[in-house]
Amino acid sequence: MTDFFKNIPTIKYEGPGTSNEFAFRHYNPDEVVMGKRMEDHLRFAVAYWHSFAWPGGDPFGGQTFERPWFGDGMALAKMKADVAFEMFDILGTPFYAFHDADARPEGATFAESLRNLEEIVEYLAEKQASHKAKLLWGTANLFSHRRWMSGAATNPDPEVYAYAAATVKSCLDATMKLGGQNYVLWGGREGYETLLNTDLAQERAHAGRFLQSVVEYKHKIGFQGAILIEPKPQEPSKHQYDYDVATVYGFLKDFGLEKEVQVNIEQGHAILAGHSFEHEIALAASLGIFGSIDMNRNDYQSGWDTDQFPNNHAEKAVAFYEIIRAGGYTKGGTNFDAKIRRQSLDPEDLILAHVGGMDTCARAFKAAAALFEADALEAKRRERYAGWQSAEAKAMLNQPLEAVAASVLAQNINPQPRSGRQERLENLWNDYI
Ligand code: XLS
Ligand code: NI
Ligand code: NI
Repeated sequence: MTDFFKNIPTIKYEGPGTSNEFAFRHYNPDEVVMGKRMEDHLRFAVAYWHSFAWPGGDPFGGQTFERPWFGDGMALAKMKADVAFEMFDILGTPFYAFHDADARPEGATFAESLRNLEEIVEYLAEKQASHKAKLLWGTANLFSHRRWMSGAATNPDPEVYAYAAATVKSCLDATMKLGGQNYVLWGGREGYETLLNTDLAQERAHAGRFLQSVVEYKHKIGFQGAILIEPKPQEPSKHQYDYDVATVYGFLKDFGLEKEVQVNIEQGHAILAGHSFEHEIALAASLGIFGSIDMNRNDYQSGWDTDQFPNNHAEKAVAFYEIIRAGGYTKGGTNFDAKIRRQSLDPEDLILAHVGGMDTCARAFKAAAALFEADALEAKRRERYAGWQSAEAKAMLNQPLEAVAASVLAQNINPQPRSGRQERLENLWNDYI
């Protein structure tokens, strides 16, 4: 045991009436909702990077956190893992997620970085064996080190492409070794700042080939997890190639990967792309590529990826409703890709941020599940599209344009507009949140 979280108790469910800060008010892992334990529905994951590797910097100032594991070397990396698993135990989260660079020290050469990664993966495997938390997903950090400043797979320098391939291979191996259920590729710096120095077509082609080779390797080693792309429209690049779910789907189709790769949708990224979170989830589900989510919000005034913990259950309920409609997660989960604010120095802040996030999600999920089970919204939606149930309407979809046009004249079709009932449906939602 380290003494970082000393005196902080294991968090238990006490219900909405409790005055205990260190308790869940809404997240009761064993409560059965829609025939399944909440823990198995929500599949919470802690993000290693924001909680244990981020020093608290912003564009105007550097490190604010002084963690005993900050610094170089394997001993500190192992202390970080010890503290991380202590936090997973306190929270009872079933999963975590990590990048190579969060967990291992960077070496002077690729070979040294690889050895460090392999050593820490051994250590994480031991931790997993004696603790509850398992790996939701692994990923490679292809954006922090200066070698990646002009991109990874889309870098104009073929040596960087090669280094990216070696890095992703090592991270996929690590994820497989740790029994990870998914492998995530977030575009990082796969984008560009200015067309003046960029061959967009070539970069996009390289990104496509890179992803194909990742999928080929996944099959070669028999990795059973899902490969997920995490769309984001900008930041750090001005233009990211994986802008949003629709863009990613077009990209996957282009490279024949739409049956191989799914998406990890982040709330804040959806907002940056000018969408709602629920739109991105619903679209991905309708395209058959919904995988997992990163549950961290932006500040609506900043227009930037501020990665804050969710604290508005009404907003998240609409997103969980779409996840429920999509049939829930299979391999995916609810990953808090969220960080505490840089003034939140105390170990307690780290714990309570997650407690609040988990409670917010649980409350949102329960509201969404109740509305879904009542069939109230679904019934209204079915009613709205009921006209398409007739054999005649269905047959029309197979007719050529001129035949459909002829039927309008022959039957004197004269459609009468009907209310979309938006406010009534919003009021219905209000009954559940
Ligand atoms: C950054 C992304 C990143 C991915 C993992 O905006 O959200 O944290 O989730 O590389
Ligand atoms: Ni993000
Ligand atoms: Ni993310």
